[in-house]
Amino acid sequence: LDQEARLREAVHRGELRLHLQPVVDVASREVRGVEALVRWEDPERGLQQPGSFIPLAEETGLITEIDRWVLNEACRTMREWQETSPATAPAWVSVNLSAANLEVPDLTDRVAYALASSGITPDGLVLELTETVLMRDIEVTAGRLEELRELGVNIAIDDFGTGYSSLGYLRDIPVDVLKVDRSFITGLAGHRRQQELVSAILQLGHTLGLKVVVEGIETEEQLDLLIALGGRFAQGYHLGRPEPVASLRARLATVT
Ligand code: G
Ligand code: G
Ligand code: MN
Ligand code: NA
Repeated sequence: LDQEARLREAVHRGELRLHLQPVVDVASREVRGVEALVRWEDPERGLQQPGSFIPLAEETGLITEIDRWVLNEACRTMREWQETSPATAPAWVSVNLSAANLEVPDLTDRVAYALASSGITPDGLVLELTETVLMRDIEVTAGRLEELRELGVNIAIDDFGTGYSSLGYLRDIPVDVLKVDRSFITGLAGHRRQQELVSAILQLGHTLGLKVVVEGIETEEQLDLLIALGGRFAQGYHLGRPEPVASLRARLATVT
């Protein structure tokens, strides 16, 4: 079988795996949310990172089936976690949606199904779309997102600050969360201008009443700087790598 056929089979054969990366409240260092990141347990090549199969999935349209699997699995996982260990269960899970999902006519039904079948509350689910995707056709996108938001779920702009966007879309598109791209954090230490830029983005988001998650925190120094600049939520290898659900749960259970 070629790679496409094998990837198609992977979804049905149960070869996809859910990994979670923590999103931390920088003041308390507590895990408040998690981002769902998919892996493929390829029987021939072992555990595959998304970089090695998401591009093919996007080219072939398989991505909407993968994203649907991740959506359901993430909701189911959170519900089970909340029921069995409410003290350590994160408040929200975010899932990545590639562009093609916005062309799926029953996307809203798919999300409604994931909520209803898992039983999680809608405000515990965040849908991440990249800035570039959101900018494509603002009117169509805004309509789609309004429908989703009527379910009570939250919308995040992923890779914020990297698209060729004007800020005008923040007026037209209903969003709840900004995820500041990790390129803003690289070289933060010692670069005054970079720090001022991050500070300005944080202020912009907070003024608009949005939650701002800064990605790519890899060192304690970057975390300290982020706190000094007014950051509230952070994600990055320094705070936790993406890992299987069971290992994250075990880790959080021993901390508290
Ligand atoms: O985990 P890693 O850094 O290798 O992820 C690489 C890219 O794959 C990231 O841009 C991430 O957003 C994307 N990705 C990871 N999981 C999913 C998923 O479930 N759906 C989609 N559409 N993209 C994902
Ligand atoms: O595009 P998106 O923001 O969804 O991509 C998330 C990807 O970023 C994941 O694949 C994750 O593995 C990766 N990632 C998460 N934290 C860090 C980090 O601190 N440094 C780097 N280089 N990558 C990270
Ligand atoms: Mn993301
Ligand atoms: Na991002």
